[in-house]
Amino acid sequence: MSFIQTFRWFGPHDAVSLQEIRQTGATGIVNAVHEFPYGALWTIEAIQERKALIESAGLQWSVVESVPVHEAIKTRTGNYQQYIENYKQTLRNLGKCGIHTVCYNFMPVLDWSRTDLTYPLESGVLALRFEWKAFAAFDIFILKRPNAEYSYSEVVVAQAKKYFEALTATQQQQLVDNILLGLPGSKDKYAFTLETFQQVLDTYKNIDAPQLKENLIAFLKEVVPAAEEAGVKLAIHPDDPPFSLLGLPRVVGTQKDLEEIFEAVPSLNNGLTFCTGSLGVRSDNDLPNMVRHFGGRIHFVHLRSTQRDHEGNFYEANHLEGNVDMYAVIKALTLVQKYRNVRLPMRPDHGHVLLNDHEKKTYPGYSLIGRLKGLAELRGLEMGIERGFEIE
Ligand code: DNO
Repeated sequence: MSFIQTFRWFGPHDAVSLQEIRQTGATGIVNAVHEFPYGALWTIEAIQERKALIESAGLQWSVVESVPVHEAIKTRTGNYQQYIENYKQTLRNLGKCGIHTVCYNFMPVLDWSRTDLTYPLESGVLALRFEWKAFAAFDIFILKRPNAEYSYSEVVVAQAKKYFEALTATQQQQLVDNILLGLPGSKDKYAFTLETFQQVLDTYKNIDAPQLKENLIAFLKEVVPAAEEAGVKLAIHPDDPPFSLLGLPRVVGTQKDLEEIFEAVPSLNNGLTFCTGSLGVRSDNDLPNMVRHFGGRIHFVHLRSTQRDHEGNFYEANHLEGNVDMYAVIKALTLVQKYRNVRLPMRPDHGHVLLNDHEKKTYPGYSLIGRLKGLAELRGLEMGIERGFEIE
């Protein structure tokens, strides 16, 4: 049983076209109806229209990434009950339209975070990077979050100060944009200014990690029965990066976190997006082992690798290099698919900006050639592993 090879596409305005994606050899598309604001109900008409567009290019809509979870659901305040009802109905509508896998995340306020979107590697390609001193510089000296300095070690605070003082006004603005606006997921959510951003952070004043996890479980208790009824598998995406940022709790980063989430709501429709790039940032996550452990619940796979340094900074490495043992992960996933008799949708997650990728204005991480290279390498590795099993 081989992966269903998929590619993320952001919709008709994406600079990468469906026709180009078809040439990568991917057969599946990962998409969301991004036009719906967070919390809104996705109508059958809109889903069908998008599905028809994807199919007209000879591709299948394999996975929704994401049906975003409104902030009110995460904090259980305001209109959250209405948003949960909308979420349930969206799942039913997706099920009716034949789309059965839904990725989502439960990260407070921001989706994924990086500090540098054009970090040059030795070969000249550009990668995404997360650097503590830059993040702390934003938090302490630009946002000026109250007590922010206590979230970092003294060494990082000192490095951040030096780093901040050397930034030009343009570089400062670039850092703000990278953190607040730059990435798909966080980008369309709010048009944050530094002031409104701090206000949203304040809504988490009384929400610590145990409370956020409780809110996640309460959400799952409500939506998982609707997912079962709709034949939809929910696949939570791990936090990226998998640790607390800006004093906000993050609760989907470790094996223990995932165990708690699945034990609380045991239905197999309560599943996981196995994202090697996110989980792999923590050296205490043993990825092949986690694949075996959560095998029955993995409904979607993101494959990418990161390279950490001794200070906990990381950049996105080539798909088959860096800290992720991609061979061992794909081997474990191959066995999971074999025993479950399923084909899991997999996408090469992110790619470098390489060759003439810079000519297209794509979302950070979502270049065409960079991802094509990742997909090509991953499919070769998968085939080698599968054929190896035949020989054994
Ligand atoms: C980044 C993505 C995330 C992801 C969401 C899932 O490239 O992996 O934006 O789509 O966190 O909800």
